[in-house]
Amino acid sequence: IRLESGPGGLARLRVEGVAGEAVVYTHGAHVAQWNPVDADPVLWLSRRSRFTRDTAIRGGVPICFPWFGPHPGRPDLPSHGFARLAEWSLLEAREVDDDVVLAFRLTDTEATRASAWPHRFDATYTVRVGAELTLELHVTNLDDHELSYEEALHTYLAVADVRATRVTGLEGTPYVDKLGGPDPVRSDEAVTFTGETDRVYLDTGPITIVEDVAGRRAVTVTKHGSGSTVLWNPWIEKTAATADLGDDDWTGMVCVETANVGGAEVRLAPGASHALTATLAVARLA
Ligand code: TA6
Repeated sequence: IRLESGPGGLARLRVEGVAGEAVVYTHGAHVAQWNPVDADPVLWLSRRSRFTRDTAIRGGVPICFPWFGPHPGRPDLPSHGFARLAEWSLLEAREVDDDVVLAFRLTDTEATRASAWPHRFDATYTVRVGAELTLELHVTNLDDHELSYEEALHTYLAVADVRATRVTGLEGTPYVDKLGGPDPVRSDEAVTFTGETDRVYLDTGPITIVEDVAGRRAVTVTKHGSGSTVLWNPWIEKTAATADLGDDDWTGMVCVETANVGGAEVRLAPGASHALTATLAVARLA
């Protein structure tokens, strides 16, 4: 485990464990890379990502918190909340069996309460790096009244070609198509990608599998404490309109986001906590 200075002077931890390798920035507590030892990168990271304190890293696992997408009433506030733009403090970095566990903390400050979100909270984010990657976002309400928030682990998965990728585990689950109308729709088929895709699946089960057929591997996302799953691929035009995406980048990635968004926000009584957990595992396709 090495603490080093990454691009843009951003501090990052480089983990070279017995079972897995990762790069995690304190900016956003952002997992930018992970792979089991001797395996290809599982997370996608844009070659055009900016590494500056006022933007989110493009790729890896941005943490969306405490809101998802544009702020409902304040377009001046950052998309997907402030957590992915904040400097998280490192609580610990230690070896546990063959894995490495990193823990980060983010709390409210006078600035977050004054400008963005008038609540007191404590968030810890635990990253367990090994043959699997386990991410846990644990939030406690430190206010004396109820707190509600949205959250997503906006995971960019690397695929050989999104046009030869299938997502299973969401069949029959209602979803809101953010490119369509507000009413939920559903399909009994596995998801395949033929155009821009931006969907919020509601009441999702714990397991989603991304079959990267061209890359001959499958990534399984197993989750707890999550009521929704977001699927996203920007396709051609949105990629062209996004400065930190390269022209063909849409072919090599798909976002499968472990979330509580879109009516599934978390509500916490004073003093209560909630944990959102996602575990990624990779296997060769038969
Ligand atoms: O998760 C899907 C989404 O909310 C899309 O609507 C899309 O715009 C994407 O996230 C990326 O958002 P960002 O703020 O990182 O550019």
